[in-house]
This record gives sequence, structure tokens and C-alpha cells, in this order.
Amino acid sequence: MLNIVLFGPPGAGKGTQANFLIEKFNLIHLSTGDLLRSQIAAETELGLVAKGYIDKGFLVPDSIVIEMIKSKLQGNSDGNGYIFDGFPRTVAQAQALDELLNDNETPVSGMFCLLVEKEELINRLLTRGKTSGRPDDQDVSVIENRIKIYHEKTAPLRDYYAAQNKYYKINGTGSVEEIAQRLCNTVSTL
Ligand code: B4P
Repeated sequence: MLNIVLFGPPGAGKGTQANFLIEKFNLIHLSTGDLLRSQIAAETELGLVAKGYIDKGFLVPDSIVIEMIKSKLQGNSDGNGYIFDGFPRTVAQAQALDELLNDNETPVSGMFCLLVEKEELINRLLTRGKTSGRPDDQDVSVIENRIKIYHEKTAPLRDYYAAQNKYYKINGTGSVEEIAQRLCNTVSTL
């Protein structure tokens, strides 16, 4: 089993690169951002709560996100493994993921962190905001809040995975294909 955590600040290319890795390594894609947006689109109770956080650039509470991932893992036992895209984003989420995967004796294989400069992140997200309709991609102050929260709450996970020898840095600047090649080369060494 290959369980990959795709990591990086907002706009680093997690969702973009996940598409390459899924195909190359035959993995099941679990994006908490996509799962939350589908709840928002369906106007569920969970979606309404999540929208209040996402539109302002805050993280959705751990309890909601962990429960969502738990139910997805229970429903998908086949396949070569998972690609976790945008999850975990806090230490509590990383601990919960370890517990869930250890129950099935299939731990995280590696955490791959896409490194991109702040100015480039903001440009990418504002560009996407012109066509995506995502409110969180249309306002610079919301984007800056997302990046700030990434540094406060999410970036510390680098130490969490480094302590387990599972942290891999990937240069996230360049063409989508070049970055995909770097990622695939590194994942293939596992
Ligand atoms: P996500 O959906 O995870 O959104 P994201 O951080 O913006 O990254 P995404 O994967 O979508 O974008 P990508 O970098 O691929 O989260 C959205 C919100 O949901 C969060 O802010 C939070 O509120 C909530 N949430 C999600 N997960 C959560 C969790 N676990 N806990 C709590 N809250 C959670 O791409 C960005 C743009 O860059 C795209 O337009 C792409 O085309 C472009 N791009 C990509 N690679 C490029 C390249 N090499 N060159 C130029 N452009 C590139």
C-alpha cells in the first residue's frame, strides 16, 4: 500500500499534482477541500457550517474534517492506497490519520511538501478565482489569511513527519509537468 500526503500552502498545486499521482500510482484521491465544497454545493448542514469558515479563509474544525475522512476510509478498502490532498492540516488531524491508518496496518508512506513563494501563491489563486467562482480565491485578504493560517497551524506538520523520516521537499515552481516529474521521481524511491 502507498499512502501519500500531498502537502503545501494554498495554491501550491496539491489538487493539480494529485491528478498525476492518482493515475501513475493507481491511488484513491481524498481531497478534503473537494469534499467540503461538494457539501456546500449540496447545501447540507455540514456544508453550511463549512462555508462560514472557508469563505473567510479559516480552517474548518478538526472534528468535522476528521469524521469526513473516517467515513471515506471505511467505505474504500480496495486499491493501491490513498492520496491525501489538503489533509492533514493540523497536528490533531495528523494524529487522527495515523490512528485510522494504523487500525488497518497501512501507515502514511510519505509526506510530499510543495514549496512555492508567497507572491506566486497569491497570483495563482487570484487567477483561479477569476474562473472558479470560489469566493476564497477572489479576495487578497482572504488568501493572505489562508497563507497565515498555513504557517501557524499546518506548516508545523513538517516536523511531525520529519520525526518519522517521512518528510520530502519538492520544488513546486515550474511547469505542471516538470513538478509532476519531480514528485513521481521522489515517490518512486519509497
Ligand atoms: P483546498 O481545496 O485544499 O484548497 P487549496 O489549499 O487552495 O489548494 P488546491 O489544491 O485547491 O489548489 P492548487 O494548489 O492545486 O482547501 C480550501 C479550503 O477548505 C481551506 O482554505 C479550508 O478552509 C478548507 N479545508 C480543506 N481541507 C481542510 C482540512 N483538512 N482542515 C480544515 N479545513 C480544510 O492550485 C491552485 C491554482 O494554482 C490552480 O488554479 C492551479 O491551476 C494553479 N497551479 C497549480 N500548479 C501550477 C503551476 N505549476 N504553475 C502555475 N499555476 C499552477
